[in-house]
Amino acid sequence: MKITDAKVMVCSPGRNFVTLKVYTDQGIYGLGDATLNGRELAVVSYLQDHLIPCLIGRDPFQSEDIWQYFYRGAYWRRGPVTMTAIAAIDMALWDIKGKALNTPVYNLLGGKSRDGVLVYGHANGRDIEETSEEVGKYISLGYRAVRAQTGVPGLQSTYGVAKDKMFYEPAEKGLPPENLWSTGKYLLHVPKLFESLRLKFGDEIHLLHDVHHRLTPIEAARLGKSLEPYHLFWLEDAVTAELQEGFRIVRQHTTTPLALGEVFNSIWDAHILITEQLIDYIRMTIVHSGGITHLKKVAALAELYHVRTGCHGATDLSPVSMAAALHFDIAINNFGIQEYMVHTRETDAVFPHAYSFKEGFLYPGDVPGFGVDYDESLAAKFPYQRAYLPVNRKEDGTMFNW
Ligand code: EZ4
Ligand code: CO
Repeated sequence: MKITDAKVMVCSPGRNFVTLKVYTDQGIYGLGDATLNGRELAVVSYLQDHLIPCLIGRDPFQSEDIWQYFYRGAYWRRGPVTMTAIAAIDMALWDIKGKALNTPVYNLLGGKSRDGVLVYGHANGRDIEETSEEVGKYISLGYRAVRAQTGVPGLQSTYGVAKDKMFYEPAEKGLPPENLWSTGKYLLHVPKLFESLRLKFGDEIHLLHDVHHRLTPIEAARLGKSLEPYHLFWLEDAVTAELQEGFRIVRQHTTTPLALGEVFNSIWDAHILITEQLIDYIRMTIVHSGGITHLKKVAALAELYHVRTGCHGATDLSPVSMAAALHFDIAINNFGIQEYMVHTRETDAVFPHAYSFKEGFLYPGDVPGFGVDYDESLAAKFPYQRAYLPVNRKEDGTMFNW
């Protein structure tokens, strides 16, 4: 089998998505997600101008060699743009292999290790009462795990608190919006949220929280310690992890499980965190971390160190990524949980897919490949619109992490 062509398509059914379609001489095509929120066109160019010319004529079954060709062969390795572009190609190749062999991709990754994939949804509100209502809604929809975020008194906007609750989407058209941040106010407020959620909903429901890279290690240690009575499933992205060693400080102070890595793009962002057992869940995901080929190696390393997976799954990852993640999640032994934010109706229409939600679990379906398609004529009705994630400043105006 030979790759005859590949094209990159951009659409915006409510938000921007970049999709790669790889064609073969046997009429089979594969799809890959190449969406990098707020930096979409950089990946489009990387694919079109630099990778696709080297892809034509290759055998799509040689996904390992093709991965190494683009990773080692670039000389300039790693980085989110590079690794997202490589991931899109890698996904498309696994999709082609599944279709050519007439089997779901999970069967090429070891087969099913479980029946369904445990997912968590996003509950958010302007205050504790509103967040609590939202958590209740997710529980009544059948979710067994819920991430809870709440507005902080005295701060106009807080990460994770959306205008449209079910379809949370932080990227906005126009130039980046600016948010304000106060670590002091946040640290005082969050434990009150989880105290109230445990009182209302009891001990069984899994609760998660995302700090979104806003604390120093010692502040994260304080937060983790103060949340211990509420036994979170995880505390996510407590500190930016560019300095992986910083997590030694967090780890020695708290038993709250730690999750990290939705912005990581290669194992070299996480090797210390994993091998020193500084985290419990690795959040790297297929689309931003070099595809199935790289992520299965990351998961295999993590397995040796008692680290489980918790793939990023926000709405800026297209249904192609979600499907790829589900095939991966259901196959590996050290799966932990999968993030799941529902896409809008328009997005689901552009990307018809075989996966489905039932009682707190996602099921990949048993269609050959990943079981996702792309409706090109519908997608053409939603042209690309430049959009940015917000930026964040401290109350005195200092630029901070969003
Ligand atoms: O802010 O995917 O855990 N989920 C998250 C997401 C990220 C967005 C950024 O593009 O932190 O909501
Ligand atoms: Co996150």
